[in-house]
Amino acid sequence: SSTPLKVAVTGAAGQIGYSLLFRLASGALLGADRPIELRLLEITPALKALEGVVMELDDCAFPTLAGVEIGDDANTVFDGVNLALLVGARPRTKGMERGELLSANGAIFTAQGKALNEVAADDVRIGVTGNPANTNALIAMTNAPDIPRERFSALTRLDHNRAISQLAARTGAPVTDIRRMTIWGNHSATQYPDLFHAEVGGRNAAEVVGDQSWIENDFIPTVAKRGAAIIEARGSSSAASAASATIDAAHDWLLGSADDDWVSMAVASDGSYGVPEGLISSFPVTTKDGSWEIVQGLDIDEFSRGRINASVAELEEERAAVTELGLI
Ligand code: NAX
Repeated sequence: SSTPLKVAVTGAAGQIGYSLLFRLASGALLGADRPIELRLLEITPALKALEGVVMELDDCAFPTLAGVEIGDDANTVFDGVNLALLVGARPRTKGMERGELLSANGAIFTAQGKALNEVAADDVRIGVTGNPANTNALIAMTNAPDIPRERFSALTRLDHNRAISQLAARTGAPVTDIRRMTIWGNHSATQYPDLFHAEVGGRNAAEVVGDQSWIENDFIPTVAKRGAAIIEARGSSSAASAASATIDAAHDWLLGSADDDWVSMAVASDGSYGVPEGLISSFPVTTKDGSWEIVQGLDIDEFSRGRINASVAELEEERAAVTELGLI
């Protein structure tokens, strides 16, 4: 169809935005044949910087970019959007308590959830990148009662891609040979990247690696702490890779995951794999035509069970904290 897809991006003047907008506008999401219209939300003090970014978008003369609107009012910017990428969030600043972080972000995601509920298109899909992503998605979802809850997801695709890349480096296989990677749980240091169901060239990844100690002491912590390693090396947090993963996740959600493969998405649990109902937790999912389904029937051994439970326990604590704060 040549009707432009209306894509909202929040935090559009931020680091991730600076990479994300240009890739969206150049056709990375839906290809060169489907125009998109960008709806960019920022806080008032960042609007001037955002105007500069829009000047640069103009200067690219992207054939697929049908229009750009910016603003600081969610009800205006989200009007009629088909896809909302919620990237903007309140970062944790020095000395900030966890409760303060949760309430600062709670204010953002309650308001944005309500605005989406009011004005987004009926087919809207909402991907949350801003941290704490899972719990921010839970807050937005709970504050948008008229939007089906399967339309909300939080980003664990960056972790998924990091895990693929680490496994490829270890085994010498190209990334295209790696399938069925899974990130379970929270987008945080407790996340569990699972090699026991992943495959390298059709063979079980854990068997190909053949080294439980590498999995436990190298692979899992490298993937889970990659964000911190990037900050340490680059002096700022992952941005281009986070933008790339945000696009991968939205692309696969809208257009479908590959046959014989799955992707990781944090979605509202239906109780699968013992994850309490309603928690936004990362699972292996297949996607098709804008829907997702949790992959069923995987055997979870004791090691994986322990890791999944630990990450899910953290999500339950976050849910209890935002419930206590009256955000959900
Ligand atoms: P920046 O601080 O560069 O940009 C965030 C932008 O959001 C700022 O321009 C700010 O003005 C804007 N903003 C704040 N409140 C807003 C509101 N109420 N409405 C609209 N815009 C608002 O951060 P950046 O590096 O771009 O990261 C954005 C978020 O992504 C952070 O929360 C970050 O922690 C998170 N990340 C999530 C990742 C993931 O895999 N899920 C990985 C990368 C990244 O760390």
